[in-house]
Amino acid sequence: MSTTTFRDFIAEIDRIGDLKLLEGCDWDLEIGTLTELMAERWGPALLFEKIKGYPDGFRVLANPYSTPGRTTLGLDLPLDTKPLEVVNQFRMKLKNFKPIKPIEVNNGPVMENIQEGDEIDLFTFPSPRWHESDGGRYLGTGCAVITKDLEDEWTNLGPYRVQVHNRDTAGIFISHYHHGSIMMRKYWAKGKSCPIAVAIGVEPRIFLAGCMSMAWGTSEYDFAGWMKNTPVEIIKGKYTNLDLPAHAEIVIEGEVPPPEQDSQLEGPFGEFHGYYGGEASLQPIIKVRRIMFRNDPIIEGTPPIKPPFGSPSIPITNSPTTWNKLESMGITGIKGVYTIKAGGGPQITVVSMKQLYAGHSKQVGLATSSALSHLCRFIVVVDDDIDPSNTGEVLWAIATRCEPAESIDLLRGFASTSLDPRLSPEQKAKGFFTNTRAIMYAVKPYEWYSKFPQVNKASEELRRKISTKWSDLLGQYDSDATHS
Ligand SMILES: Cc1cc2nc3c(=O)[nH]c(=O)nc-3n(C[C@H](O)[C@H](O)[C@H](O)COP(=O)(O)O)c2cc1C
Ligand SMILES: [Mn+2]
Repeated sequence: MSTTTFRDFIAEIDRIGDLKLLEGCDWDLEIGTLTELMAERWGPALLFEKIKGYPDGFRVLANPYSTPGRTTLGLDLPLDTKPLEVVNQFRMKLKNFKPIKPIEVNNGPVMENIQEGDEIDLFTFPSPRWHESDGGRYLGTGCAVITKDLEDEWTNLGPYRVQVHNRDTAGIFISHYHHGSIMMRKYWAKGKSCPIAVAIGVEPRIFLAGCMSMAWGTSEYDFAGWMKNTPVEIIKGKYTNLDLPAHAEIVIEGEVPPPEQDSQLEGPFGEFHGYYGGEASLQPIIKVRRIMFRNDPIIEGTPPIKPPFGSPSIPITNSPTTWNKLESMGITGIKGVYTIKAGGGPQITVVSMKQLYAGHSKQVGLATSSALSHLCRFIVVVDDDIDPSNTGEVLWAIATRCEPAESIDLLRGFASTSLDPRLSPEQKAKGFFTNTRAIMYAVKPYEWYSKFPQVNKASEELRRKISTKWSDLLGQYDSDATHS
């Protein structure tokens, strides 16, 4: 079934038996710790109700995308779709992308409650303090931050974290290579404040489109429209003229002044990679002009949790673009691309390929590196008998086909971030954030490919024959199933 609001999505999660209601929890660490403990068990999404110190109805829904199944549900794909097939289907959607622009409506559920002027109070919502050393409460984790480019007039969406500073001021942290940051800096260069909106609790297609690394100039709204072949309904922001999702749970409108005029200490925050990336630092602030929210609003909580847990599925949002970029370069033989969620970002990207000529795997390794703009540390090239989404198989390929002295290239000087846990204190002090990459060719050497030892696995024919005979014991035969 197709979902159109965050609430529809929650109902769908409930329908598949994957939702748990919890009452009486504290926004201060209790919600955050339960969210972490449940994610580590690949457990249900958690709907926190009757939160301590808050009116009934002001809720938090944590971990909506923390299992592959729920992410698949958010993409409207059959629940049993295999991980690489999910990536493949999504990349085809991306490849055939025809923008479907949002349509303006005059009203929407998000306008049920409006705060302006002195009424504005970000503490209206039970924003959790997620981790013990977090510098404050974060309303924005599962959010879409909306900005418009000053020159080209296109709208960007991206989840960037939003901290509650006081009643009408929030902090925002955006890494410098992200579109939201590039857009804001254009306003600041002209001494202007950047209009901004933060939508919290949006339907899956808006959130997941926001999580994608779409090309500069491509509005994630247009892709969200394309994902369901229906335009996203938006209302025009009264203070920002930005496009705001009409069905969001909460929308904040405001502006970000140039940081040299105003900024505040933000963080620290338990990051996507499983560490605290640094101390609290001066970051831009949002001066809030209006808050809109639905009756009984639900904060969407997707806080970072030490990998491989947490949300949402980095493989789904990163692998499709990389796969398509390789294909558009005209490289043949690519069987699949999968970003393993080991570091919470694209630190380890695996490409499976059929080697067709000497040097082919080298071309694929270097092309993959070119396709990845930031935060990558390892690219692993594997043969086409390896499913790149199967970590056990990938490690087996590294263990048995990669000879370190011959099969690893080191490349230097790629974009990293101030949050990178492996940058030395000296590098961080310089404010110059780059890292190296290793390309690991975990493939059978092409020069003696046919002499590479045979894999000691039963043939497809024998597996099928024995499995069919023993189906009571083994269940229905699945030629793709791997049990490593
Ligand atoms: C749940 C979630 C939270 C995120 N939080 C941040 C953040 O606080 N700051 C940031 O710079 N990127 C954050 N990211 C990463 C970017 O939002 C993501 O890479 C996105 O594709 C960037 O979009 P853009 O290319 O339009 O800038 C987060 C991603 C997710 C999925
Ligand atoms: Mn973008």
